[in-house]
Amino acid sequence: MSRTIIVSNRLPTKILRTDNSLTFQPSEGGLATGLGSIYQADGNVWVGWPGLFVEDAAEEEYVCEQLRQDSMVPVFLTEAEIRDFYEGFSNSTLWPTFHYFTQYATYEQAHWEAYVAVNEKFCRAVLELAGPEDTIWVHDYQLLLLPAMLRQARPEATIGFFLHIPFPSYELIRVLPWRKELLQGMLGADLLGFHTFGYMRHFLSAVSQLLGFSSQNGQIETGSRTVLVDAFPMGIDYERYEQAAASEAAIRHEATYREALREVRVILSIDRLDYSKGIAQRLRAFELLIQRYPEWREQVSLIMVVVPSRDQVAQYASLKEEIDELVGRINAQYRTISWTPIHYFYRSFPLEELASLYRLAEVALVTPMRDGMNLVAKEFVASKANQKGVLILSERAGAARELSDALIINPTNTGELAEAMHDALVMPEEDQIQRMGAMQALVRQYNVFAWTKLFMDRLAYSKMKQHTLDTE
Ligand code: GDG
Repeated sequence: MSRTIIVSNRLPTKILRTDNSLTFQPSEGGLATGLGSIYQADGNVWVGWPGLFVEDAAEEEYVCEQLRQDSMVPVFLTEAEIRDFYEGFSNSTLWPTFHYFTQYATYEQAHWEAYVAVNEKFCRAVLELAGPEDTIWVHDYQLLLLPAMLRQARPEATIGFFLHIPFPSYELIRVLPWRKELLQGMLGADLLGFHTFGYMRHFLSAVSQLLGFSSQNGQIETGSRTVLVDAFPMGIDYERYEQAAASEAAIRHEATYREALREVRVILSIDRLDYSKGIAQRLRAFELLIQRYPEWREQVSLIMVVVPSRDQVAQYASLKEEIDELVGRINAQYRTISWTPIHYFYRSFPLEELASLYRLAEVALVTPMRDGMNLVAKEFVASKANQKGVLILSERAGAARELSDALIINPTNTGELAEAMHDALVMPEEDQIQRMGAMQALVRQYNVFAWTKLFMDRLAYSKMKQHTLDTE
């Protein structure tokens, strides 16, 4: 039987050590929530790190067994690997470079070596599992070298790769000392997927300028193989968010929040802690809104959820401090006994509570500096059963290519952002319903299942084409 083996840095389950026991919890983040709904079908398997440093062989075996029951295979990483491969090369070299924050990028040979070694470790784990008929689907920037490693071991394998973050302009890629190796690593796949045509064009340009491989209609000729490249904007499990928002639990939570907030209207912001998400700029824009339009004071609050993330990386720790200070200063300056301008939560919420926040908010502020796609924007849309609500969306989120009925803004333009918040708060209901209805139709249709099917069908097609060429 042919299966799909999904490979990503993190498994969709994370294991936490509390006192003497281990707890298994769903992981946050777009990839986990997006693919979490589909990987258990048809005997598929997910390979990745479970977020735990195992203490001994007995514990390793226990974790393997527990995960196996949920179709997951762990790759265990050491603390040094997490430091150099994950916090180092992945999150201090690739992440800032691919999000246009080169000022934060470091270029450490030791981090690169750890990156190669961990990609090799993943390669061994996949090769142990994969049969000749299986399809291997590799995900994201932590595993850019894996497609070529797998290709070398299994020249006939069917390998897909999807990048969840932006692929930046050639001018940023050329800065990386290991730029050729990274591109060659990706080109081991039969099909390379990106969220947008823009990212795909940047990739084709980098491959042409750095490796000299030309392409036509998204087909790259490497000399020995043809690699297909295409855009697949990722969707969400629409019904899951629609149902979560309609659940009794979400309605109950919303009623509790509403009672506490009384008549105050809500603008919502939800992100992982990350400098790419534009959180500090958003806070400044909210402050500008209540400066320019004092009539919104005591009438509107910002509910801001920041989910802890990568706090071992220096920039994340200092961003956290910046946000704490900004929220503290704005609240101290504008709050009254009965009104808090910003309700700030530095933690994650269970899905029903998240859904109740999507219900509660009239306006969602999704204003990243750069974001591969941004699933929060789509989840907000799916949660609005009565179609009332306004999405404010950064032009630099992949989602902006599809959700053109949002209020599209430039996130560095604080004035424009403050005006967009004002416009959203005064937007007539018919206008809201028309925009939301159009976005819902799109997000419902191009959901995560359609996304997976499109990618897998295209992968099968690219393989078939390759076979035809080989036998000609
Ligand atoms: C990467 C790319 C791309 C957030 N807070 C809570 C919570 N979340 C969930 C959201 C959403 C996910 O986390 C975040 O996804 P995003 O897409 O917004 O962002 P990244 O994590 O940066 O994801 C991104 C994505 O991959 C997919 O390709 O869109 O551009 O950067 O699903 O709902 N979930 C719960 N509680 C929270 O407090 N339960």
